[in-house]
Amino acid sequence: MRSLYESTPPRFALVRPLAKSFTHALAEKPPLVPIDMKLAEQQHQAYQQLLSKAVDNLVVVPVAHDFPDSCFIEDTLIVVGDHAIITRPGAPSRRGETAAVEASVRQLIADGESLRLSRLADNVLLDGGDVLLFGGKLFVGLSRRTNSAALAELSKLVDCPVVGVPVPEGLHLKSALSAMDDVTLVVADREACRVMAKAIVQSFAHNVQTILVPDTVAANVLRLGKTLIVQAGYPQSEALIHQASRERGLTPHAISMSEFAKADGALTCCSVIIP
Ligand code: CIR
Repeated sequence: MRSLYESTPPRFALVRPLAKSFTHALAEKPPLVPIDMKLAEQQHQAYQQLLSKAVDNLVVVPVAHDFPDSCFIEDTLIVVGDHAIITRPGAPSRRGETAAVEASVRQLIADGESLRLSRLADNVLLDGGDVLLFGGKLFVGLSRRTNSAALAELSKLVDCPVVGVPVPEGLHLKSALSAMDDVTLVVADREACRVMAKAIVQSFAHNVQTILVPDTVAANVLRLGKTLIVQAGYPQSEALIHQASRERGLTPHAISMSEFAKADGALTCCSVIIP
């Protein structure tokens, strides 16, 4: 099974353009400075351009102006190897986002891509932001958006071990940490985030390295082939991640997604990667 952490570019990245209603996206706290829609558009364009260079094919799912959060496509689809699983987002206002994403995956299958598609049972709640494929295991954050039925259901659907990780703080598991490769985690240097990382690290017999960063939003990095996309604007965290990337033969590339962070999004949330 191809991994997310290969040095060759992934086959596909799925993205979804910003809805006109994006300023009404869900947010744990209203931002101190409101979302600047023009800047958000520019940042999303830059993100798409970067992805289009770092992956073989960029798939743009049609925009959905009625769904303010629909650019956060990561929450609607997870991909484990060749298995594409449509989620059931935890926020009721986001459930309707999955239909067009499913249609895009069906089109890829119709075009001959080796993928198979599953949906989840009605009792499951799962946001893709809670799913981290790392070290051959699928870690699932048990957050306000993802329930334990998701764990049971995913265990039936995928071949690798599925491990639940309580998320005591923040929106998703990947709001607290993310992976640089199969043995390195980038973790926000906060008590709750260190505890989540410990649950992951302790599930392995081998050594897992953790890069602790002072800025929570910077703990979410996006690995694409030899490139590591990093959140710009957090110099201390950036320096630590840049150094760790270079030590691992990766090329860091910093971009700012400040307007998305105002709606609790980071780098991984604006795409779904198909390795
Ligand atoms: C939400 O609350 O659902 C969105 N405003 C943010 C989702 C971010 N998703 C992600 O990080 N995977």
